[in-house]
Amino acid sequence: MNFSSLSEIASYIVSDGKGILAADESNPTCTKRFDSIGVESTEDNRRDYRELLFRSEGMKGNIGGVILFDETIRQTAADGTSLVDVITSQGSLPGIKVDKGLQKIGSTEESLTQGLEGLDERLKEYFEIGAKFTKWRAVINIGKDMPSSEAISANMEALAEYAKIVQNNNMVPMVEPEVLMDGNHSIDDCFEATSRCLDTLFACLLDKEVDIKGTILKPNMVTSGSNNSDQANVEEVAQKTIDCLKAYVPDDLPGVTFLSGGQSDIDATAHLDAMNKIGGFNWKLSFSYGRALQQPALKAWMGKKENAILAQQALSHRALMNKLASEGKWDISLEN
Ligand code: 5MM
Repeated sequence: MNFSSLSEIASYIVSDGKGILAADESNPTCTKRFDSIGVESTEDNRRDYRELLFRSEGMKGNIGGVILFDETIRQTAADGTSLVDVITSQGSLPGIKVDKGLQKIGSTEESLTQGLEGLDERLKEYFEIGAKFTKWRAVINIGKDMPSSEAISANMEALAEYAKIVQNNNMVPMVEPEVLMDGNHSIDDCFEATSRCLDTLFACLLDKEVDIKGTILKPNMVTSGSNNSDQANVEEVAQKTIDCLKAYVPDDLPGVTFLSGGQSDIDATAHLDAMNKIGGFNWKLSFSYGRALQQPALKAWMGKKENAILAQQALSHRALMNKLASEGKWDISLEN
């Protein structure tokens, strides 16, 4: 696939309802996922699992990009093909997580994402390996006195700085300001925190002269906190998320690809579908799910070779369901 601009790459990833498979779990996160199915998190097991995902039939036409972790972008499949080539042969573009994780801000419960040091050099290598886009995740908490303006400013400034360096290296930056679902806050608290983040983020991107047409936004949806007994319904989540995005996201951004953030796989699909049925925005509204795409596949796999096909079918199904949701064409009856 040949692209002549960053905007073409970004637009391709979200074209025709396609979305992103987030498979960039760092090793500790991958270990947590594997622990849940009783599988040891070795380099080979991580490779085998991800190879089976990337070779799934349902990658084609439904998944426009895959976010990888540093270990994975360097790995080869069992037959010697690089995983980057496996992904590309499915019509999907390889991306790479380039942040270096979170560091607490002083003695607070808030964090600042690390990774700007040496970023330019690392990007040059990832570009050579074949990465077409990158990801950086900032994490924002809702709680007593949180999010603080300091945490929002520091994280959004770092996201903009990262995005500029990535574009200078000819790759599309995906900017992920994740307001966590953890807590018993209301959907309105989430609306407010997400609004503050997006407002600051786009001001910082403008300030750094980041090309918005060559950028992808990966936000959270506006939901109730996961411990709140009063959960907003699908229509409310969809409407409030759209209202929040429309207030701060410029029209020329090619794609908004949501994270799932701990939502069930069906909820993540239902919310996306409801937003696309409402419509009235310029950007493609699609997905960049980790857990909501992988969970059924992980459970089907259980670390056993003989379960590979079942696991691939599970991933293919979720990929197709979310592609339909990105076009507002999903229905719960399709899940049976
Ligand atoms: C796949 O997980 C990503 C990496 O997480 P760690 O750095 O904690 O290992 C994560 O950034 C992910 O891309 C997003 O949170 C979206 O995944 P979910 O599961 O929320 O859709």
